[in-house]
Amino acid sequence: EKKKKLGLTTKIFISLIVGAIFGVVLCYLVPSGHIKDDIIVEGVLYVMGQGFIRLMKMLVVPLVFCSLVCGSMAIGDTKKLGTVGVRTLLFYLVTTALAITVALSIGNLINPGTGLDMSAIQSNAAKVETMEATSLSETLLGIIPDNPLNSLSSGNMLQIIVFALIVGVILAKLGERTETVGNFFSQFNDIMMEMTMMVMSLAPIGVFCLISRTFANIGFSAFVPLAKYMVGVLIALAIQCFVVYLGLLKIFTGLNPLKFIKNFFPVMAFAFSTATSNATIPLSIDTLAKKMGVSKKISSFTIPLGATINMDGTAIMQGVAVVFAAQAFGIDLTMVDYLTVIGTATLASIGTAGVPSVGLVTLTMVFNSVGLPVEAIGLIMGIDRILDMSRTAVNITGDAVCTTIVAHQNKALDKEVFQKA
Ligand code: DAS
Repeated sequence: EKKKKLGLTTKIFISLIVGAIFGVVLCYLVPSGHIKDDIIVEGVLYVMGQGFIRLMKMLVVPLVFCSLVCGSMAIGDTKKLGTVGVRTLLFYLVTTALAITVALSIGNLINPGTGLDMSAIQSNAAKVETMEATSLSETLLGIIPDNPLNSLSSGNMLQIIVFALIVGVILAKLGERTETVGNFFSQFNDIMMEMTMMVMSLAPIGVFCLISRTFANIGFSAFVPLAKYMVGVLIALAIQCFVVYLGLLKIFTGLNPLKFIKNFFPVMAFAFSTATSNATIPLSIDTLAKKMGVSKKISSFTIPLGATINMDGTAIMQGVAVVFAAQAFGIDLTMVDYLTVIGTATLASIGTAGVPSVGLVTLTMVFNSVGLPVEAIGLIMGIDRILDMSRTAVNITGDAVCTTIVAHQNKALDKEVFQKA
């Protein structure tokens, strides 16, 4: 099983490299004209790449709903769910706000957007669905599912999470009276995990098409500013992952951080390859149990929850993107603007489901909150794929570190397993 998973990761990495080379070939060796744009790049590559992403999005609602119902059902009584829930939520929100602060600081150190000539890359501007920023009170009210079926059909992740938690807790409370329904959700969860693996087996093809199209479009014209933007995001992601997370792990559990990263690396590689936190849920829960000694009673709740509400990597991309766009458009941001960005990006990351490129959609919400032109998102769209992969690996690492800390605090961490792994 492990070999098959690593095999998939290797195949995806290879498709990433080959796709990039193929894209550059298309961009520079094939004379520009309809062959590059209409048939190959915007035809075959676009349809197959987006088709793969749609398959992944198909998984999100049933997978998250079932995994959360089973997770909260497994944790059992509300007191324990409460303790675990409060600690988990607190950790997730604090690290997300920390992540954005790191991102804004790095952004202002590297200044990726200075000297960028907007007209030079207008061709890359693409229409991105916009999301209106909501006030804190509306966001809090919006979490309550006033029509659960509508929440499920519209894919309102926060309302789905709340409804799933309530259903799971009640199933645990009613016990045998609702055993059939409990079994139904467990079996449906198995179906969704299997379906996830099936869709992921198509990842090498999907990644090849997405990356080739990216490199066929990007050209070398805006490479320097976009390269600085990429470097800024990657540095901030590295700080979050190797300084913030490993520091917290050492402080709260005493575990050896380097050994943790070594044990968890296959999961990070899988998340990097698929750029999908949700698809990584099964592998993350399994690895935490087998290599870290984390009880599934905790991880089956905190990992799916984290995959949806804890997106520190995404928040980092959004922080750096704000600085990049403000500089590219010559807009001076005030401290109040930065605080607004921290608040909005934290809320945006809560509502972001763990599927590819969804961080771009919520980025519109962050840009709106400080009056940045949404067109700027088109600038970074072409190279977002690689950053999406990197930030997804950070997203799920944050979920795993929190889960390990909360498990330790709830005496659900068997350190023996960690030492032997
Ligand atoms: N790819 C998303 C995830 O799965 C994050 C994002 O789009 O920013 O975590």
